[in-house]
Amino acid sequence: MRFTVPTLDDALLRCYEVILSSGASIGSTRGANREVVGAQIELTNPFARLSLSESRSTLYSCLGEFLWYLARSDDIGFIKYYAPKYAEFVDVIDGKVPEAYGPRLFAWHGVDQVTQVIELLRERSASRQAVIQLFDRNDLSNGRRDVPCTCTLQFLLRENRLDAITMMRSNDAVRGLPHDLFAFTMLQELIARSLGVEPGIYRHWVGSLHIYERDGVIAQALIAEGWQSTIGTAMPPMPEGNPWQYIKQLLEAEYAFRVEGRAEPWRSTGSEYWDLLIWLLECLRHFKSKDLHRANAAWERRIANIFDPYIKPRLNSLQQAEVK
Ligand code: 5HM
Repeated sequence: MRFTVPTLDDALLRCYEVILSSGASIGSTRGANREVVGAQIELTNPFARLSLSESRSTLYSCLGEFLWYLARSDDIGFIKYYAPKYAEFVDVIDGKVPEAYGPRLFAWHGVDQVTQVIELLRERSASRQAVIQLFDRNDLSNGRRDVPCTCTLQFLLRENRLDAITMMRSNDAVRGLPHDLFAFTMLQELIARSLGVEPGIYRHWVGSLHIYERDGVIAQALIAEGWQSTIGTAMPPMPEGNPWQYIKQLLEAEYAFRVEGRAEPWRSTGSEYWDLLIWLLECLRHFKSKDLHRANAAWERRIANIFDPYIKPRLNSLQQAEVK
């Protein structure tokens, strides 16, 4: 299976149609599934990384997982705040996820692989060596059930754009794929901005792309929702310039809302883009504490409407709960 599409929703729709109609039935320890071997997804607009579909509305679990990576964290409590069922899918030892990607990306055996790739491409822009490794040979012999599904991430600076190629040994098209596309296109954009260029094409290559039988209904629901509008699904581009000072502020705000239970708005970073992400974290804080007053106030202060399809339904259900 190989196709080129502009948005995540287009990619999901194509994958689900092909896997459900012609995927091979496979039994696995994690459950019976339908599988396509050798899938190549080419996303021409890596900003269009969010699904507008009601059934795949995963904004907070996607954003939370990406922040978990950026924070170099392997703490299960961190990711559970954004994806409450995460612990059901991974091994947890003493509150930690041994296969977590954050430490592997940024601090693996003392190597910050993201910085290494940025520095390499700054020195040799045409390099074919800008590779980040996530799968490790020891993952097969350590006796644990979980083995990272992402093998490598490669970045190629071509025609002043940063292309990315992700190689996955295995990908769950319903639960894993939307999250992986979100995180890796965000990383592509972060690295592109660090190099002062635009992100180019995002390519996602998968050994086994599958849908578990238990998730068939979710995939069918997306197909039934039909063609997704491509308007409004794209995130705004990250502002030009070094993003890392803003990442630091974003992670400080994340900690304040999640761990310290901050209920007040965060100070402005001076950038509308980063303020918007922090505003999302503030909204989640109010949704979690069922604080309708503060959620309404945050809604009134919103600086862009791009995330309305994800925030408005949550606000509505909080308002309805209040009425009852
Ligand atoms: O048997 P296997 O190790 O491939 O099972 C892992 C399951 O988690 C698979 O369904 C895989 O596709 C999914 N997965 C994913 O889709 C796991 C990770 C974590 O590495 C991921 N995407 N990033």
